[in-house]
Amino acid sequence: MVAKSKSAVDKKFTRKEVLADYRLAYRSRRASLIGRREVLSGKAKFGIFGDGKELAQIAMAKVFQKGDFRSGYYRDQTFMLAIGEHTFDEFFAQLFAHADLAAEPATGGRAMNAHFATRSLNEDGSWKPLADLYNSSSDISPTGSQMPRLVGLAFASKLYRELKELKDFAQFSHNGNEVAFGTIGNASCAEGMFWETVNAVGVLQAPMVLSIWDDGYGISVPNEIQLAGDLSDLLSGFQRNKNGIGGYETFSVAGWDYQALIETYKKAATLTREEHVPTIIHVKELTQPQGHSTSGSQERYKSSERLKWEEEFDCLLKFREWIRGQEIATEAELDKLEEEDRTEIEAIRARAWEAYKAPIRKDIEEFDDLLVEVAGSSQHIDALNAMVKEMLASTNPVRLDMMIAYRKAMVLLKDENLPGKSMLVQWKKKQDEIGRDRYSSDLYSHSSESVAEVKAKFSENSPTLNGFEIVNRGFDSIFRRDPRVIAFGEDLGYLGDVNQGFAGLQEKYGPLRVSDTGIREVTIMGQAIGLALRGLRPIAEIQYLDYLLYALQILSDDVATLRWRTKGGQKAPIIVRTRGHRLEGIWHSGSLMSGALHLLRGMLILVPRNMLQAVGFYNTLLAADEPAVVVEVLNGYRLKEKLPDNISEFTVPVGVPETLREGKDVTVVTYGPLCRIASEAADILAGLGVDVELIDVQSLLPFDLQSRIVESIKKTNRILFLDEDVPGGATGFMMQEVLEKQGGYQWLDSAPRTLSGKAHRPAYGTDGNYWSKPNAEDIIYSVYGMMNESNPRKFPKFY
Ligand SMILES: Cc1ncc(C[n+]2csc(CCOP(=O)(O)OP(=O)(O)O)c2C)c(N)n1
Ligand SMILES: [Mg+2]
Repeated sequence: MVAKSKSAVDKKFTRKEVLADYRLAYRSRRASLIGRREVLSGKAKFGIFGDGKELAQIAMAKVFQKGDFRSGYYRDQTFMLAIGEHTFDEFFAQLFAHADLAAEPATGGRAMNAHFATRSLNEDGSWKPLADLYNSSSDISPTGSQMPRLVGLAFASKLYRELKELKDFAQFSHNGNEVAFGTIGNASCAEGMFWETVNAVGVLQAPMVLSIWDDGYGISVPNEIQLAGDLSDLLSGFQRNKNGIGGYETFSVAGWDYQALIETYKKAATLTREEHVPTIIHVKELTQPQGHSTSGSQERYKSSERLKWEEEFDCLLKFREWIRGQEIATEAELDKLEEEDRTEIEAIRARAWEAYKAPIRKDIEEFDDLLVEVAGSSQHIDALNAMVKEMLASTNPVRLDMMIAYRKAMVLLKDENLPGKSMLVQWKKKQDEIGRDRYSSDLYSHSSESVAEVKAKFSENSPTLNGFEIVNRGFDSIFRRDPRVIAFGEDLGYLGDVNQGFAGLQEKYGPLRVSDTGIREVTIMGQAIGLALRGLRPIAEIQYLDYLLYALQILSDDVATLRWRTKGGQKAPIIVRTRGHRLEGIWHSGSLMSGALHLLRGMLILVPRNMLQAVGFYNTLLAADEPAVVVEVLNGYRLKEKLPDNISEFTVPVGVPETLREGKDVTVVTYGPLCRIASEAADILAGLGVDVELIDVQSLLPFDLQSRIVESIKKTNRILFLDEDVPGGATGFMMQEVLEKQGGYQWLDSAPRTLSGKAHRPAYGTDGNYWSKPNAEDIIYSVYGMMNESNPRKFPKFY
């Protein structure tokens, strides 16, 4: 559909509204211009702005309602200002990196400018009534990464509308009327995530209005190199078919045409909201007056013709012409308004700069007073006073200056026993505490750590079942008791997952709560993220651990950073369920745990050794609010386990290792499927006179919160870290935790050892696996080798 302006002003436009829109667009533009200036003059480090995209965003804001969600990117300042969820003071505070939530509520100064977010959580971490608020998910920089979560943000409305068991959740939805508004730049549409998301939402028929801001470029690279054609043409295949089944209603409109933009957004949003038909609005002919960001100048890559066109088609200029043409205001009236707005934005900038600087100055002055006091009795008085003078002279002071000065001063004062030194040390301690709160708080909520442990109870009647039946019973009880839980993944719905953990549950709980998805790991994660942002509790499946690689980027960039990057303002407590470590071959038996461990700080990584422990972890996670990856043991589904009598209540605590076997000679620390293999090895080692203490860490993140493993080393004085990851992978991680953090090195009589998989992927077949991964014999030889080193007479070499 191509929208065209009508020749006369639609009666719906009042003079008041039009002028208010013009003024907002103009102010937003002024803020962009001033923002760039602030960066170039050294007051801010980097700036990226929404100039050129103002009108389209004002149109989008007109149809954005309470309960709706935005998932967009760094160009959206005008939209955020228009819905009142961003102010000009906040705009400048973020530019200056003002590290105070009161001034910069989106990220508390943690993210660079133009990373918008509303706060979904109260200070105590509980949900606000999202259905009655304007919501924006928190922006991230990687291009296209705002897309996956739109799948869930939109799909949540469908669930809230169609599932009667969710009718009581009015805090999150009013009958699923909420729309997910996505925004993306033209060039970012070259990302795989864009197409994966468009396809997924088209399949799900979930209410998303997706806007593409097309300014013809991605930094310096024009559309011809980004895309195989005009985006509207490329997307035309997604247009709903004639019977109105599937796909999208698609629109294209010029980004400088105020009236057409408003009409288009009204049409699209009404259709999407009322009928849950997703829509795409390709906003063309947008400009980027100041170029991409403060990092470069557009004259280097845009032709003079293009630059001239951009001047002529600047949406502000066109809007002004339209206002004049419609005789809504005269040139002189508009000039006067502009002048007022220029003055106002400049004043706000000055106010925001002062607000940013004042507390820093105060901190520095306090520190300087302390230093001057100490300097008075020091032989280094001149050097110390010079440091103070230098700090006070700085025009753009930062706290870093005083921290560096403190450290330099302590080096100077190291040989002097002055009473004032302890004051300085106290001061530094306080600064570190404040710094931790400013920049390091809220990586985790730690809520799962305080879930009370309820042990599994067994009785004479407890049946013995296959592992898959244990998880299946676990999920059944979870679905029965918690309507917020929604599960999906490849082959998870109709088939009940490839190992039958969900067998029969789709039939029981319906195809919305237990569903199949396309093969689309990134947007399976996105589906989970969006649902979790809207108060639901998704269990999203990655079919095999090896395919977690596809999901790692979005988990790392979006989920793992979410709570931290909003300083506790948002959360997405998703549960990623996967299975792995052992099957056969390169892509079905990998154990990429260190990849997950290092990229997913901010999530929990749980590695249950059997299905009972897995269910216990699911119960714990659902009683808390932290995102987690749970890796079930692939070859455990057919092993027999006892079904506990309290399957719906029992919990397994996170961060608490379990000692599976007590011993006094060597501590073996492992997890997952190797628990069983190490236990077999320990039996054989017992026959050789070696007494193994076997510890299952169960939970890699968090890791052994009570330092239990070091207690074992105190007894055995020897330790082996064992797993199927690459050398130096998760074994290296565990070693650092135990030897460095827990201080385990002090108790060692033998060199610590690791035993891991090979550096390559596991080869196929029984033999391939044997030569690729640690096996019982490797464990026996390694542990026995430690004993041989310490007492060769008692434990002679095998050969
Ligand atoms: C994954 C990733 N690759 C590269 C970048 C660097 N980068 C930031 S913005 C941008 C261009 C985006 O262009 P477009 O989507 O058209 O948005 P526009 O800035 O033009 O509004 C690039 C390449 C990034 N942020 N993320
Ligand atoms: Mg662009």
